[in-house]
Amino acid sequence: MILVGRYRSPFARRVAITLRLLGIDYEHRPIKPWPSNEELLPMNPMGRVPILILDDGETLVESGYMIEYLDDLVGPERALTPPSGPARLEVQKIVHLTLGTQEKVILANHERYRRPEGYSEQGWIDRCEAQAVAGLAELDRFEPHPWLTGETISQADITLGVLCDHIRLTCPEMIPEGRYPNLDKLAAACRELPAFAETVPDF
Ligand SMILES: N[C@@H](CCC(=O)N[C@@H](CS)C(=O)NCC(=O)O)C(=O)O
Repeated sequence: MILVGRYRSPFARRVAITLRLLGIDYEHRPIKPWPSNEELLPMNPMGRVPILILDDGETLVESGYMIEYLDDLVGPERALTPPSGPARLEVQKIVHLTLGTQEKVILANHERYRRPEGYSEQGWIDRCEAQAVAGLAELDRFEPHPWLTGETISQADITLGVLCDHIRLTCPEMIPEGRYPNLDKLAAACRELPAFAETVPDF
């Protein structure tokens, strides 16, 4: 398999970590979507990352779809999201709250750093940051024991661990040490894993 997208993309990184934890070899192509996405267009008409190219040439876009594909590939015993029932809903609850929070962090960063001088709207930045902070406070209610949904790591830990790193690397003031003790605990546990340590993005 080939994973297209730099680990700076939290969506590409969560797929990379999933591949590694599942023991699936992949070639990494760290192609960036900025400032031009021309190289990506033949693989994804939307020109964004991540993109997962399967061994038979099939191309997947959207990290959630890739993760579902990978879970299905390894089967329910090894899948990182339980196949059904309350256990699945619990993992999905954290994953989707995390993705919503991640989206707000990216929107705020985009408005603050990518707009031409004088074109950022402070009101929009404040709103996105307030929503991201509300998401983080809610996510901090889940206590890792040792992982968020039990004894073994799940997609909830991967996606939230990646979000914590992304915030620490792009807007650390949003996640000061000690404000979110459960997030600190989770991030520390994730950092111990080679799948996380070997995919730290280069900001
Ligand atoms: N929902 C998508 C989000 C993908 C996404 O937002 N990718 C960003 C990089 S983090 C991108 O390629 N942005 C460039 C663009 O949208 O033009 C997923 O989960 O894969």
